[in-house]
Amino acid sequence: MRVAALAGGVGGAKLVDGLAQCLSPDKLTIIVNTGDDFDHLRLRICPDLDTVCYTLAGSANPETGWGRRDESWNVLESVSELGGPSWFRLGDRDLGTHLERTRRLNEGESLSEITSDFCRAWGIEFTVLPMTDDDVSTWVYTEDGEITFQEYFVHRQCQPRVTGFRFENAEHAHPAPGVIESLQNADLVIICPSNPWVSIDPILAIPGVRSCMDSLPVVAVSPIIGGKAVKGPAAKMFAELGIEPSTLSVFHHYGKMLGGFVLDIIDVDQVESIRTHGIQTLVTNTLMKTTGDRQRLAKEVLEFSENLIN
Ligand code: FO1
Repeated sequence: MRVAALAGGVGGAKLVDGLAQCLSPDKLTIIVNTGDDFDHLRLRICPDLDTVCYTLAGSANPETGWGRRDESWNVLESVSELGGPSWFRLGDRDLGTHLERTRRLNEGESLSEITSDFCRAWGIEFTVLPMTDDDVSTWVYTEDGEITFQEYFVHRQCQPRVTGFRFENAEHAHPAPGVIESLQNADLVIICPSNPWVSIDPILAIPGVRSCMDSLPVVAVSPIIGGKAVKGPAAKMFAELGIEPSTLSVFHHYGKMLGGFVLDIIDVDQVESIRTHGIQTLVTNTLMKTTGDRQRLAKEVLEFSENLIN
């Protein structure tokens, strides 16, 4: 079974890691959100791409899920001492990634070429693709005005009330090389348990992506469990947008695109409503606390999805 997985940051990366334990490298392509990318200290930072890659390489920070394990913070401390911006925590080892990526981008290389080389250097055999090589930035409309995603997420700690989102330049962006091909060649698309609003929607906003998915079985794994997001502001966003934060709302968010939906046992009471839409469901433990959980959930999702493939 050839799988294309759509992923954002930490939650998505965990399922991707599980899928990588179940599928061979020629059977899994990961398409990653780059709407969170931004320039900071004159460096190009690609948080979700790095989170997915570090996780697959086994070098992710186990406490945060983002950044690298065994990290030190000497550069950040020096910047802070001099009064520079230290709200976005870039570790010393992580900085090497941003320095080298920025150097190569400035030489005119594309993000997808650079990512592919970084993956090789980190021993990742799976294909990890940025959704686009073009600059697409997620902006968050809030009651305090419009702010960039990292300003909202990290600097303002998701405090401002959200009223909407915008993916700047998405309509003019081109899918990165390999994105459309991997979707066209896939037997199945898995939407990882990432934030639907700011991790998956930017990928779907890239021209050509959504239409590829019309002809494919698409299975989404809910990032909302028992009305709460496992990590991050997804539940808060649903509530502030006037939508009940629930796994059912995640299901409705993706709507007709879905052929299957995976939800947690705790939300079993919502299964009937989903099934009335003619959608198959897998009810299981979707919380991924250990690496074993990642593999178990991935295996269950793949077995469930086999029934959806003709
Ligand atoms: N998230 C935080 O909450 N605080 C940080 O200081 C922070 C730094 C950071 C550095 C590199 C990186 O790749 C990711 C980092 N993240 C941080 C996570 C990141 O901003 C978000 O998780 C994603 O953009 C959302 O998926």
